[in-house]
Amino acid sequence: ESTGFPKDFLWGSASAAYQVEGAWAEDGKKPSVWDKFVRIPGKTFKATTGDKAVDHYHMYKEDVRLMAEMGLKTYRFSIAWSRIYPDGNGQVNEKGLQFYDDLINECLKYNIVPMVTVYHWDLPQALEDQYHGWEDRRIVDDFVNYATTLFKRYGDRVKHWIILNEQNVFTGHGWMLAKHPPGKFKDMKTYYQVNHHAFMAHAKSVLALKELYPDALVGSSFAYGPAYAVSDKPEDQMACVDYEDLKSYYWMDVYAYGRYPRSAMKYLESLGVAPHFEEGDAEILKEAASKVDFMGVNYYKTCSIEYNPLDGVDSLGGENNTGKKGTAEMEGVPGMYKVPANKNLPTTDWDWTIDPMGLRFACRKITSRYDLPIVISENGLGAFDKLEDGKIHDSYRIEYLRNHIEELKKACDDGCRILAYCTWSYTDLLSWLNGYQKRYGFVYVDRDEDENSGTLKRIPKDSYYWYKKVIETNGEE
Ligand code: BGP
Repeated sequence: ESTGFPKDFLWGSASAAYQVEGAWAEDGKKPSVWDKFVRIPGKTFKATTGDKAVDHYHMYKEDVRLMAEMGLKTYRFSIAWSRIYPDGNGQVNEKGLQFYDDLINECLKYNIVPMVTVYHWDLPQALEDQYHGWEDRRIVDDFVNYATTLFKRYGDRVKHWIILNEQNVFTGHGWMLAKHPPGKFKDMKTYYQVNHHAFMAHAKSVLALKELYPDALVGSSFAYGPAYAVSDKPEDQMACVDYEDLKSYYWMDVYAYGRYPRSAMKYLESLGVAPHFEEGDAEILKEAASKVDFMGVNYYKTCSIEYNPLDGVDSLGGENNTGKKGTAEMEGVPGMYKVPANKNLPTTDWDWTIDPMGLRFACRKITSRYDLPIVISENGLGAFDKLEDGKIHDSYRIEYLRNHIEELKKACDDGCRILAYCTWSYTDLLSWLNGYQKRYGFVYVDRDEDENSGTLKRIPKDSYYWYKKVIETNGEE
């Protein structure tokens, strides 16, 4: 019998500071690495600045009011580190703290649960200048200092905390693919060291929070792309195991168990790129893992894995950032795996598979491996939305979300403990590498790539009214 979604289920939607706030140099805020990165000329992808974004910094009251009218139960947003500590450390900026006080209080006024992401990629540029940011071990203390400032200030009103957003993405894009700051390419050794620093920052923040607020709920959010072996050939199945250890469990095991997958570590040692541990690190990771309350999951797509011979595909691959279907490059590690397109699934214009059952699959995998509650902190469809007679008829988005919610319900019936479902995104916002052509929101925002374009007017899309019904019926719509 179907039990469906729990009664107190958190129907939500998400955003991130850099992608919505704008006000990039206001009220004491100093630049983040993204403010600088988007200004470097000659990049191969679209990089509109977040200078103005959708001006959530000034329009948050209107945005939250629309959330309230929709009946939203939780709003997931991130805090911009460089508003709180403009130099990354040292002097705290009261005006920055005040902004998030106001935003949190505005949410609470309408009984919307604030779900706070501590770090969604916008590192203060000052720390990059001081010591190369994540590459230096000093980042751990500065991060924990920043996080603790947030816990102390907001912990009386914020119960749900996501420490890091998609550590795998910001490190992979930053040190392997050169698509995020600091824009390094195939710097594998640094990539794994940076990840170790991020794990330590996560772990120490979890411990700091639990010390202050034992009842808080905490985890980090992982961009999970579950893997299917392309066939029942043992070598394809083995390739899939390799892929999962290196591309999924490498992060999730550390959050949930406090240790790296043994086989991945052996492999990194053989390449001479295994991370350096300081004394006590292993214990801290273990202790923090025992206190994590949920696995945060950003789910967009699955991937197919096939054995890749030694003379096979040698590429980091990558999504297309143009919206031209079928142009993404295939990823492959010679002698290990490659990631061909899945012929059984449709894709978005950016070549992401559309796989609702993959969401149930993800929840089941996590539940059987970790037995942790799950927060779906992102899921959604990026599309070219068209304004027609002042309206957005995004039936494709409704269909996408409806199918995913149906599968999530089955995951609940299967016994997975799902706490929340946050769509990406609430309003339209800046896509890091795709500007405003790739939209995700329930609420359309009138602007395009040009910083001075549009009125920034908010227009609820068809999906906005549909999600309102989903919430009203607790997912039965
Ligand atoms: C996730 C990020 C979000 C958001 C989303 C959509 O990786 O956490 O910040 O950007 O993906 O990605 P994109 O805008 O590239 O389509």
